[in-house]
Amino acid sequence: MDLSGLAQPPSVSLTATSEGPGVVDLEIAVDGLELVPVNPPQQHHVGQGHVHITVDGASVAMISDPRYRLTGLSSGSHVIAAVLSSNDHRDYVVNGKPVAAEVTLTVEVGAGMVVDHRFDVDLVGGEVVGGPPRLKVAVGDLVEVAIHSDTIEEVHLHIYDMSVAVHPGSRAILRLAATIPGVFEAELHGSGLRVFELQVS
Ligand SMILES: [Cu+2]
Repeated sequence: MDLSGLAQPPSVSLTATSEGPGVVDLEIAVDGLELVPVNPPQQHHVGQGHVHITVDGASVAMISDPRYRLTGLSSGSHVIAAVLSSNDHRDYVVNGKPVAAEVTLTVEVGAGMVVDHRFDVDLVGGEVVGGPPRLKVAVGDLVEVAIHSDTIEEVHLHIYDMSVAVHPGSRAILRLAATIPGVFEAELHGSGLRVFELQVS
């Protein structure tokens, strides 16, 4: 979504603060763009949008609030970015560059903060390759689900109420602490297609 023609294009700044093992609090300040919640899905509207949070290039959250807490980060250096997105999840671009703010932060993680389960889900043409899997984890596990898609989609995990935008050519990650027992569906927002089930027991 090219905004190069605007006299005053929107801008964003980002502050990241370590708040404990694997936890980073973000403060995002946006100028010149009205932030609109991701749910329910909205059509593109000039002057509106939301913020995509990425960690090391992978999309981890979509937010319309100025604060966000990242959890479950691994030890080491991470590049965290806030990218302005249209309501329909396309990056806003000025002069060929996404409107984004980036910080690099070193995270220290103690024992017990490592990811317990990593899963991959592939979407081709809006369908799950091999059918939607059931991902089985234990209560208290840290879980990462990496989603690859050849179309622009939005994946929503119910009850945990997490959403992530998936784009062709990049990996999106849902990262969560499995604190609520039960079986939970993740769906595509557009079609309602089931992407996976998370079984926490
Ligand atoms: Cu989005």
